[in-house]
Amino acid sequence: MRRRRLGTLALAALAVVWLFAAPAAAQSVNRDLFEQLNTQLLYVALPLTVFVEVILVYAVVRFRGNPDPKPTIADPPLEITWTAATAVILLFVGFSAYTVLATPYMSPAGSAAAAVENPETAPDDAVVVDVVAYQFGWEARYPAANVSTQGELVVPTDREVYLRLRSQDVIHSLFVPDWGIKQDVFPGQTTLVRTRVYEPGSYRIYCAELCGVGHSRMRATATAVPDSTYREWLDDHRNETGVTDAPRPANATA
Ligand SMILES: [Cu+2]
Repeated sequence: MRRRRLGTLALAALAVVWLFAAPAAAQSVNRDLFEQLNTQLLYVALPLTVFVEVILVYAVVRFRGNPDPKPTIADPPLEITWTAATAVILLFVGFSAYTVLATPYMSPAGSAAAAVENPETAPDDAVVVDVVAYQFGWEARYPAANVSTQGELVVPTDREVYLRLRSQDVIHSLFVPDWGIKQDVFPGQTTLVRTRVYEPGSYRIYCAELCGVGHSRMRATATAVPDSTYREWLDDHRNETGVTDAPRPANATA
């Protein structure tokens, strides 16, 4: 019994250490925003959880085997306190989430979309890639060099990247977990993803919207390479379609 309790304690301690361990540097600005929000909310949720659990255990132990329990009576000050405290916590959670949601990386529609459509107003360092989803795969088109790739998305690091997503048939969803990106892709409509990737590497792309019998095969690779490598690669393939030799990042993991 004692050993089991020690085991549980050790597990709980491990979980806490794991939660608070410094996360590895985020791979993209979107991922960074998510992780910051998670950490922020964790600092509120964890003390609250401990507080509630301690009271629960105390009540169970302290009032166990009571043959004559007293009914709970009204306590207005206490009720006002916990209602107000809950409201403050919920406001904090809502405000934190909204500040992330309102960033141009999480909500890139509106002015950003218009800017990307118009070459004269597009940000100077912006990279625009058209991503076309279909049953069952992904095609990326790089309008700047009239190049296209199949099952492979190539972007430069440390530049603003805009992905204009379209679908040829049904609803799909572009999911790049390491970049903190998950965006639905619709037929007859363009949705915009905006990001900035920090870390060169190979990342997995999945379709996150059940789209037919080949849905599980709808995977692709997102490759991030330094800007110079990206430009060279584009120049080497000018006006080619279905390019398969995407540049390999030095520290490729996938
Ligand atoms: Cu799909």
